Amino acid sequence: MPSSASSSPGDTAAAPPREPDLQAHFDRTIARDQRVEPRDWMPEGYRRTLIRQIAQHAHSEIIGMQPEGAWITRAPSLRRKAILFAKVQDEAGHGLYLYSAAETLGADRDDLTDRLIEGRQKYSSIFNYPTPTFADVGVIGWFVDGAAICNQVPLCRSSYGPYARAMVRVCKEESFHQRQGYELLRTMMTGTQAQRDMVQDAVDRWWWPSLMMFGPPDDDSPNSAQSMAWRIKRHSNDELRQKFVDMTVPQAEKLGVTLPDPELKWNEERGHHDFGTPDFSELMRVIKGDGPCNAERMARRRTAHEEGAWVREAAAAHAAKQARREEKERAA
Ligand code: FAQ
Repeated sequence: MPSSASSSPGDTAAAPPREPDLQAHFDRTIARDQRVEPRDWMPEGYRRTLIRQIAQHAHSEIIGMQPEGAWITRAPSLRRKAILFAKVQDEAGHGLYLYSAAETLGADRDDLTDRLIEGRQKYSSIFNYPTPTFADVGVIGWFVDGAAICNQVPLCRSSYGPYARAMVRVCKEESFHQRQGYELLRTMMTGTQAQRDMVQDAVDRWWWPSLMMFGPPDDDSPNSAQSMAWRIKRHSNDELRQKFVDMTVPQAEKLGVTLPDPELKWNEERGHHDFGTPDFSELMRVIKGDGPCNAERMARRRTAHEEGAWVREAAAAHAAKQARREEKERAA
């Protein structure tokens, strides 16, 4: 594991370090594949990019609780209900680690939440699609968590320490989530014809939106080049999309479902699958708020925030009371 850039020129120099020296130290840290830590100097652009990506990621985890959460009360058995409950709770935990990582960069969690609620920050497009059947729960686990793993395993080596470390635990849990989705679908595929049809229908609806999750194609990705130079991102959007397709095709064969892409085929020369182009104009529409469930997801998030106000107030009052008590004990 790369070691941290533990000392910055600012730690030892008697005179305040000059910006070119700080920049040179930061550049060396990145070039040596070491970690940047919260107290290290970093360029403002690096800080802003991280806050943007980590906040969007955190918002995605929190909004991402909704599509599957809708099935907790309707899961077909106690076992499925317990599994789904645990999974949705894990997503809340991921959101919390990520908001904490953003806070180490100076972001304020309340402000980030306001930005989401006011539509000034994004969350993943994938969570704006509906979940009309229980097979959707399985396909989200298989595709969406599968895509999240492809995207997030490289983020465990991201240059920013707190983000990279948060990703280690998140990826372990996503891996479990993906398996539970696949196991659910395998069970359904050994059931009735109606269940098999339900799985195929969910696969047909989620395949293209899952490919869109990786973002616009590399040529239209304004942030990729700089994020990769800073080693925040380790692979481009298209590279990760390809990895996901290559990983998923054999799983689909084993499961006995058809991926809805007539252009999908193995390319011996490239050593990868060729596949069709997702409708990126749909991705842009969904990102801008015009997806099937954007309004519903945001309305639910706003309501949850308003209804949770008393919990935040009670927690703050409790913390203040405890601080006063500790202060009194110290003074005694
Ligand atoms: N949806 O220049 P790029 C999960 C935006 S968590 C919405 O390529 P970048 C767990 C992008 O922000 C899923 N917006 O941007 C789970 C940028 O806008 P901005 C979330 C998108 O940052 C599973 C603009 O388009 N994962 O699934 C999307 O270099 C199951 C231009 O794009 C993460 O957030 C999109 N799909 O690359 C939970 C992973 N794609 O900010 C519940 C971390 C792009 O300039 C159930 N993030 N945009 O206004 C990343 O790896 C990157 O941020 C990308 C985008 C790859 C998402």
